[in-house]
Order: sequence, then structure tokens, then C-alpha cells
Amino acid sequence: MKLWTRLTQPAGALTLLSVLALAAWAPPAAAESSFYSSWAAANPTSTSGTNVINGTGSSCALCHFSTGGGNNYNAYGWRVRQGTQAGQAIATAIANAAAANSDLDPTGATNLVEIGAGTQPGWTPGPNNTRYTSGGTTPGQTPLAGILGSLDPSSGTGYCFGDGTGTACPCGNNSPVGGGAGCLNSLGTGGLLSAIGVSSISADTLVLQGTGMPNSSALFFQGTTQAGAGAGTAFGDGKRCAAGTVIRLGTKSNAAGSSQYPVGADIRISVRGANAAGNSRSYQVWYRNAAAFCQAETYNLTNGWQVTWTP
Ligand SMILES: [Ca+2]
Ligand SMILES: [Ca+2]
Repeated sequence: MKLWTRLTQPAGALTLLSVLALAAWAPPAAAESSFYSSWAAANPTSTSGTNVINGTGSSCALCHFSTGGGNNYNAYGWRVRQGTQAGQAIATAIANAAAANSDLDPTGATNLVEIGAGTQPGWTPGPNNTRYTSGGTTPGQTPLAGILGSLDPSSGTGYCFGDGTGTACPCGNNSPVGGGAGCLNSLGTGGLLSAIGVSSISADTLVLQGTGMPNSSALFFQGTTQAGAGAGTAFGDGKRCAAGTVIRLGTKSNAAGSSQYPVGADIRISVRGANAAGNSRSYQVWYRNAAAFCQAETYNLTNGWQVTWTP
């Protein structure tokens, strides 16, 4: 018994020393992880946090301008911090921030809507973010790099997918079901069209975003109806989805398979598309795909995207 005690005492002492050493060094990390673990417990099915972790390697960027946390918050992190500074428990502060649109994203989406959509309650694209510290605020900041997925919820609805539903792709070149893209192109990807922003005539921030295309030219266009009653009609290597009276919005050169409209000084879609409140319009991207693939035609298209214009 004495031997046992003698042998275990140093180990016990070492353990105590280790705990003290950890206590001396650990508080910042422990504080951050308790915030994130509370957040994850409150939002167990959200991909907002995993999009941050998988893209930046750290959960801190959900709320901070740094992967190491600290006194540099985005809009959402600052909102939660205001709650804890007011004496609220972390979980309470997170719950109290749910109804706010912290990042003032152009879709007007609340933090809870963004968390449900897997987007970022604290970030919006471009130099439209504010950096908060206890010493003051700095507007005009771009979001922390590397975060996966969209920063804001999409505006509108996809339809006419090249995934075998609706009208078949011309060569059996279907894209994966659930991917929301058009028919496959020669690169083995389906062109994907979506949009962010607000489709409001008086406050138009709508931006169409195309991905999954070759690095070629891409024509963004608007139609007044859906081709094939929404199922699309065979066209080149893909499907025509937007039809009726067509307006060409603009032609872009894809980089990394992507382009968007409008960019910079481009005319807003509400104006370019001659839209009025109440209009429901179809959008699509028609892109060049010069490689010998599928039909003799050297073009393909994205899925369709449907938008309703509000006042
Ligand atoms: Ca928001
Ligand atoms: Ca956002």
C-alpha cells in the first residue's frame, strides 16, 4: 500500500502540474471553443460552421476576422459579443442574435435564415463588411478568404436541370441529380446558374452567377417564359430553359469556369431587362464549348433560374 502510494504520488503531482500548466496557457482557446460548441449545439444541422472550418481550418472565422479569434469581430460575432458583454450566457446571446440581419446582406436574410441555409450570418461578399473591435469599427472590409459555400442566401429558384428530370439531355449527358446544374459539358461538369442579391426594382442588387463552364464566352440572357413548360427543350449539347421574349443581358469571359452579371459598371438587370414590379422572369447562360462533344453544335447551357421582381 505504501509502495503504491509512493509510486502514484509523483504521477498525481505531475498531473496536477500539467493541469496548472494547461490552465496557464489554455484560456483563449478554451474561450473560443466554448463559443463555437454553444453555437454548434444550437445549430446542429447547419453547414455554416463546417463551411468555415473546412475552408479556413478554424471555427473562429465564423465570428472573427482571424482564424485565431481575438478582438476582431465580424457583424455576427459582434452581435453575439454585445449580448455576452451585457451579461447574457453564451447560448442566450446566440439565441438573441437569431432574428437580426447582422451582416446586412442584400437579401435581407436574418442570421437564423442564413444559418439554416448554410450561408454566413457574419459575412457578405465584396468590400461590404465591417470589422468590429472594442476600440472601434472599420467598414469597407472584404470577407475572410477561404470560406466555402455562398456567403448569402440565393435569390430566386432553379429549374430545368440537366439531371435527367424533365426533358432529357441530348446525348444522355445528364449531370448528377440534386446538383441543380445544366447538362454535362465536355469537361464533365454541368453549367450552374444561381443568383444573389435582391430582385427589387427600386433597390436592385441582383447578381447572376454562373459556374461549372469551360473558360469560354458566356451569354447571360432573360426570357419571359420557361421553355417546355419548365422542363426545357433540347438545344445544342444542353437544354433551352428561358424562352419567350428574350433580352441579352451581357456576354462575359469565364475565368475558372465562372462569370457573373452584372459586374462593375454593368447595367443592373432590372434596367437591362426592362423589368417592372410583378414581373416573373427566367434567366439562363448560353456558353461556348468548342470541344468535339455530344452534338455537332459547339455550345451548351446552364440550368434555368426564375426570379420575381418586387417594387
Ligand atoms: Ca444576413
Ligand atoms: Ca451573409
